[in-house]
Amino acid sequence: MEILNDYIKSLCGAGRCGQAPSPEMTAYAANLDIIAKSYPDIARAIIRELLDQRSYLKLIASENYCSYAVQAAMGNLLTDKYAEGYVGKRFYAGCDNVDDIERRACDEAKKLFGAEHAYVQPHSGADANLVAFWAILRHKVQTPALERLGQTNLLNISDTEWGEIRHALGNQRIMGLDLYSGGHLTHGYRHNISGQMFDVHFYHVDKETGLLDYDKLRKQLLEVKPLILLTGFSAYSRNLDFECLRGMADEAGAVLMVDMAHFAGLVAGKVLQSRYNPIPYADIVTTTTHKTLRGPRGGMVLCTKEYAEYVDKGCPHVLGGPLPQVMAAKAIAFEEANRPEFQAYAAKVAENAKALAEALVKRGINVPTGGTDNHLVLVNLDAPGITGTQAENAMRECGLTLNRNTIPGDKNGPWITSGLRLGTPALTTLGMGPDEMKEIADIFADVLAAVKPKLKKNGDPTKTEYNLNADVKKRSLERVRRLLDKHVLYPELDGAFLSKYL
Ligand code: DSN
Repeated sequence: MEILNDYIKSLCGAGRCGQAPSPEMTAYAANLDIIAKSYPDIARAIIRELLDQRSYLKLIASENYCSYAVQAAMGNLLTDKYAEGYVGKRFYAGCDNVDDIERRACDEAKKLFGAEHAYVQPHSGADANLVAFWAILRHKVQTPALERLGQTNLLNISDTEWGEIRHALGNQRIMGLDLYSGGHLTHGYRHNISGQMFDVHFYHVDKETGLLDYDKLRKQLLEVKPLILLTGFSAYSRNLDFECLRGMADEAGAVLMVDMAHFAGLVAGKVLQSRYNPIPYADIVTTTTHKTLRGPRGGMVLCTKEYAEYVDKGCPHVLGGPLPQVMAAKAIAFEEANRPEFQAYAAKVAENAKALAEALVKRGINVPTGGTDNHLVLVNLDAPGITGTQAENAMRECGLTLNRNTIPGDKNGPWITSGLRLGTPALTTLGMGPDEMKEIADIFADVLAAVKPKLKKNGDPTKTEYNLNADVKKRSLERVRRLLDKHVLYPELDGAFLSKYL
């Protein structure tokens, strides 16, 4: 807040101050004028968010900055249309234009990823996973059970028969990467619906190396024999070998589901190819569209033809009405990601993450797995002796926005945590490169060394409060400011002009 307020005072330093308004600036101002007329507080929050993101280094691995075209597609009258169902098969009249938009988004997604089938309605990655889970359950459990009863329609079976099918649907085994190993909440965590609807068996990374042990995983898979082997992660910094995972899934008779939410942009941008690209190997792939993929906030399912009819029934099975404005934005983002410029961007995201991890290791920071193959870097905070919460807050005070994260065997649990996660997608979009990553690693290491936990009355360290060296903070803020002055977010938007909404 303090940083943002200082920044607001110096607004002429941001954007194209003094130049003629760009077309983007004119469009933004027109929209803000409409909002500000009756809702000045909302207009103010939008501008403050822009300025906040301009005044901090955004290192959150799951965030990015999308294009103006993506943003514009989301803010219009498409939001007024209901279109439950899917292309050509809707529960509402008047869906011709939504059909065109959804078809275009699906076609762009298939072209971009080389997938047999695409479903672009999920509102988030969690929704996409739910659609995928239920597509698998219906295809592999419900349909065969109905067939055994000589039926095709659930409404034609008795309550007892339905009870047996429901019991079977609710008792299937899944294997997912546990949260502390970098897996996602939706991969079977007990506080998520995925942990409540499946009999979950977690696999883990090695506590010492931080790496996935494929032999151990194969052994566990053959013992558990789950319906679904779910791979993918929120915080694992090495490549997954999907050829190997496909092989073991086949041996165990499991469906291979991949959640590529974090690395979809690296697949689209051809950084992850051959055995590291899940599309040719998985039965079902889910993703978000706003992380490395740099599109609107949302989700998507890609699958083989075998699962297409089940996936397409995501709405109304588990989803409410689709968001046509977001599907339009997805179509645009997928087309953008199919351009050579995006491939160059994706390569730089990975190159920057590598440079960041190497520079952190050089400064003595504990990076589990010793580095990264993708866009994210994990940091273990056991050695500096502070928690994820303390480090996250101290970093933010010093101009770095990033998030705390569990590490393998985390003794502080998923709220306080013992780690940090850093990512390069957003800063790479701003045009930063390896030199800036080295500078950021240096700032990060200086701040980390300057944070000490406050002590309780009995002398034990607290888990949330800390002392931060004031000189280090001042120096870090100056260094962050210098980096951001050279890499302005949405530079077409004139900071001085926008200050009228503040
Ligand atoms: N929130 C996303 C992330 O940060 O990884 C996943 O849900």
